[in-house]
Amino acid sequence: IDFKTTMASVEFPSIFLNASGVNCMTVAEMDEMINAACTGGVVTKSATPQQREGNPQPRYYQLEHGSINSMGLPNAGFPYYLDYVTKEHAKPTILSVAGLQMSDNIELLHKIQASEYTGLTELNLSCPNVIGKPQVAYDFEETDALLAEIFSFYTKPLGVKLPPYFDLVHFDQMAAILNKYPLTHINTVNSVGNGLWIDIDTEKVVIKPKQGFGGLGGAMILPTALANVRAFRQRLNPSIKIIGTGGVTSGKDVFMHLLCGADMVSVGTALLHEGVGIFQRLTDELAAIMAEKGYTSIEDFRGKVQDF
Ligand code: RRO
Repeated sequence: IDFKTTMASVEFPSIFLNASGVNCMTVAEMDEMINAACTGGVVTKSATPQQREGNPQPRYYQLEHGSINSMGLPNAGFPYYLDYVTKEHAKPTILSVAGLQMSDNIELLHKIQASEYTGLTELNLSCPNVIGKPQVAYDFEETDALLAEIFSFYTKPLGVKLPPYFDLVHFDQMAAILNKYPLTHINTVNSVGNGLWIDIDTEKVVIKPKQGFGGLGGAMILPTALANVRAFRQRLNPSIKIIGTGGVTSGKDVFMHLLCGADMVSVGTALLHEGVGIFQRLTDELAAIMAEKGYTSIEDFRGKVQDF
């Protein structure tokens, strides 16, 4: 079975990517994603203009059915990641960027526009963990104004990383905004912001930043991720592709993301726990489901989830 896919004229050898933040902080980690079997390429850790240490440790905790994190945007700084993606690699790259404030986002995109990089960029509008900074994409007016300013000068391929939404009216409102702009893709969902977990022996929260509040990922968020992929596929222009992110631990989960309309699928928490070997396993499991159903191509079922 052929799992190649094309997004914004970029050809990916497989539908699988890392979720930004996992296995993509250093050149060694990004190279490992590129070189691993069955990966489509690599998404960088979201880059800020300057290098950052991130929030105090512990800032990641494994839960029974997922994870909670408040990393706080640790990254090697924009020049490091721009340098990486500008070099030739065996598979495509997606440069993820995240301003800590609106002027950062504009500045980062001006720098990409002026650079020789011609590949895909993804603007992270959904980091839940920077102290004192709300998730941009929960402010609809601000998101609209930001995209309007960006597309007044930006001409390279650009997508956005979105937080999960939980109300059908919010899907309508955000999709109407996104449809005004020539976006290559959306990546949905970022972690489910500001969950909380407690160790009952110590009666303490399990991560240090923000009094224990952090973004949830992993199996527990799969239904939320599927809902966001389907809701946006139903509402966005067909030219805006969808990277489905959230809750993928098996080929079944990948199959559900694709049924909801995902063009590519990325893996965060499960990749962190299992390593890059997970992409071969997911590929084999997806291929087995397709074979059993008599599907020979993803196009046979992509976006074709049926109502009850
Ligand atoms: O670094 C983080 O704390 C982080 C980011 Br930027 C993000 O977009 N999503 C997330 O779960 N953690």
